[in-house]
Amino acid sequence: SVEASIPEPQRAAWKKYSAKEFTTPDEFEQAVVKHIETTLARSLFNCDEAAAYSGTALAFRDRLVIEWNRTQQQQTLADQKRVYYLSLEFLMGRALDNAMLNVGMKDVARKGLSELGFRMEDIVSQERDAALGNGGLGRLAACFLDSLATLNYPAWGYALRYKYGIFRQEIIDGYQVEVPDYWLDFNPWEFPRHDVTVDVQFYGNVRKYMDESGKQVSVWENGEIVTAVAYDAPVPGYGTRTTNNLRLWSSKASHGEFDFTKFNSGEYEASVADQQRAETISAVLYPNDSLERGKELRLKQQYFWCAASLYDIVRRFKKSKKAWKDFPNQVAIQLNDTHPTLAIPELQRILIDQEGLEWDEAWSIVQSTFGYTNHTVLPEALEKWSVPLIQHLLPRHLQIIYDINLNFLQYVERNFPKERDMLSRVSIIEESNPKMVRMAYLALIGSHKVNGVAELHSDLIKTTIFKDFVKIYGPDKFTNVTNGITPRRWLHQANPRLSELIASKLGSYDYLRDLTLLHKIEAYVDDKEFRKAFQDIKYANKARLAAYTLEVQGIKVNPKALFDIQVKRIHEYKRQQLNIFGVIHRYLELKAMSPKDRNKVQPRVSFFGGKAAPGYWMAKTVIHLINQVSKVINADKEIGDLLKVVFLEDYNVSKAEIIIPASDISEHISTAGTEASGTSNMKFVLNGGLVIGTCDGANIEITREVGEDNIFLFGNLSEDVEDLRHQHFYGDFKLDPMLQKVFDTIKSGMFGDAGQFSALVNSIVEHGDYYLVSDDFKSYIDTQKLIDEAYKDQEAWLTKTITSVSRMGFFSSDRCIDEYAEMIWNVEPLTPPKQNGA
Ligand code: T68
Repeated sequence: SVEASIPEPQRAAWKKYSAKEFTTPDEFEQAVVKHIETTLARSLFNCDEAAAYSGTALAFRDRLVIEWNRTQQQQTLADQKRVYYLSLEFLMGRALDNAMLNVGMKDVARKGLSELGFRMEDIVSQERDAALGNGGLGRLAACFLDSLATLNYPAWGYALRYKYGIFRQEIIDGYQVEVPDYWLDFNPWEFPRHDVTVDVQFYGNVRKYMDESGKQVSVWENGEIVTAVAYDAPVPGYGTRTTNNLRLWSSKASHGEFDFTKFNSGEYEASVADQQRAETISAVLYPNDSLERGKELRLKQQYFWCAASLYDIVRRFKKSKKAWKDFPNQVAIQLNDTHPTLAIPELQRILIDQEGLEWDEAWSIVQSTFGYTNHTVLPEALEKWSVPLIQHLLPRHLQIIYDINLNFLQYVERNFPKERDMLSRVSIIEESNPKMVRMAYLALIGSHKVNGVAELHSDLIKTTIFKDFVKIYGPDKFTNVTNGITPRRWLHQANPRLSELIASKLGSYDYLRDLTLLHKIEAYVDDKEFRKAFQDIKYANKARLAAYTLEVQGIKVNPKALFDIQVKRIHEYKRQQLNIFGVIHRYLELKAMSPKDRNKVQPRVSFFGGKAAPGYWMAKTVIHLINQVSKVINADKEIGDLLKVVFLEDYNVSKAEIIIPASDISEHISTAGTEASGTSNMKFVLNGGLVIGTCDGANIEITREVGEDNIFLFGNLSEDVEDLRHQHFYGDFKLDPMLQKVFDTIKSGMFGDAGQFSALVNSIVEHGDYYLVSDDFKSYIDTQKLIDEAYKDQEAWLTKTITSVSRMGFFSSDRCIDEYAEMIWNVEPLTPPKQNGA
């Protein structure tokens, strides 16, 4: 082995001095103080909370690094099949709290910190979020990394090291204002690997020639080179020594800081400009979710990241000296949506142009390697890139895409000779002007499995966007993996008291590694003491959110009120407008009541949170309306605590950890058939909140698990949506009369200049109500009434919430990862050795 080649005395010295992990509060304190004094060059006298955070993070980082190195060595030696999760987004949130809990050292750290004069909560909240994502898709990738490590799968994540994550949202005069999120000021969790670089080419031309054997060879040359530099971050599993790697690529000019030829010839400015242009590639996360805008820089990002990652993966594979046909036995690459689709023509290019494989052999390797996860059926979200743009930026890839398409269409023609009109429907190239490359089709054709993210969604893709492909490839190419969430962050970390209560009944924290064990707490649903403890925890979580709301938004809310929460990206299909119209309706009803009737009303706080894409005007209008309504209602003395409306600024992962455990009801009210899965719905129920929702996405499976009595479903079904939309245009569209009153109130100017909201109102009244707000309004209001009634019976409500929590075992992301591993990746876990130093 490698070790045997090193002389014994050297080995002994290394062993003796090799880094040790702290295990006691004393050792932890020693590590923290050492880092504060030496790494940070500060002292007892100028150690503020930020410095204490840094010291703590560095102490934990040391711990992680030891296991990280060990894991990577073990995985290299074992040389089993690895998973590579390609996602342009990883919404990781904070790392310290997660690291402390996953390595089981939070109590040790708490004790140590308090001896040094600090409170754990204050230290943890010093960290800024790693917000390299937009929403559900990015957070799913982060949950998957946690599960992959926890389940000991050899797996790497690949993404970009954006200098700016998702923007910070400020609300000024009720409007969203975007502020850049420069998050790299101090990031102890990343390790620059200046020795791990990849040169990535753009533009240029393709030269073809015949080699000696008469084989046609293509060379892509004369392009512009940008260098990718690797930055690695450790991903610790929970209760295991496995610590996987997340590799983020940063772009820089290929010639280092300056192009010295330019520099010396007096072109100083040009040299710096080159450098900045290269750095622009990994500068910013695109803030559009569910909308494609076809920007050249975005395509550059995608290729830069795919090319660097594939080069890295191929380099690792080649070290093992295996034959190319073994590539799919060593490598599984999962495409998180179509963003990494260029990895498909890129691998084909490497295999045929650089490694000299024949087309068919190469293509079969490509198809066996990739799996593709679809996250949307919304047409405006499906990626398309213009042919001229790809031609310009990636000339060789365009040729390969055309060849892939030609082979595919010939196959279709042979097998479906009578269906000639199918050819243009399934072609990767859309014959528009300009022509467009349909990335979802390329991803599907280049993969061996395609999956949706919840049952309804996986059914829908087979009957809508991929219908023809089911016919062509058969149904087995398509599968479902219903999304899940990591119970470590979304229960143990976000709701430590509930986690502890559950552990006290189950006898251990084992359920955090096997969430199906939760079913055992259903036995305590009638246990007085347990019920009381469960209820107290919910109240404390609500009080915590109330305190936060007062501190940050300056709004006082009563924790005894029903907390109704909708937090997610603002989008018409998610229908925050339905929610706020419902709030206005409630307000009008309250105003019309006698004081006596008002006394019987269930007090409620409606919380909203979420970012709008900067260019999405309708979504920004919805935010503005919510804030205007909030201003008016919260100031109404007559209404007082009966109704409060709060818009929580800058919703992100760390805020979600405070918000989610505090809900009584959360809203997942998308137009049926539009929300692929949703994942916060799972987080809310796991934390003892109930759901009001449509029959959409994972709401359907949540209903199946928790039971129909424990969820508030409403609204039209997805199979009726198309007809309803048709009727809006060709039948006569009748606005719901209650909604009409809401619109009249908005038009009256009660919430400020009505002109500001006319586009929003008109999208419903005049432009066909595409999202069925009016159709679902009555059903929504009626269901909210049922909720008010149900909440009055606190005992029955408590029974519902406890029962629901106990039935959420299915929604662990561990279950997802095992399903992917079995159905799509065909990979096995690699169990770490038991003792230290092995
Ligand atoms: C979400 N998609 C789905 N997209 O909307 C949600 N898109 O139903 C699902 O639960 C979740 O994925 C996980 O499967 C997104 O979050 C994006 O953020 C996005 C970003 C860029 C481009 C397109």
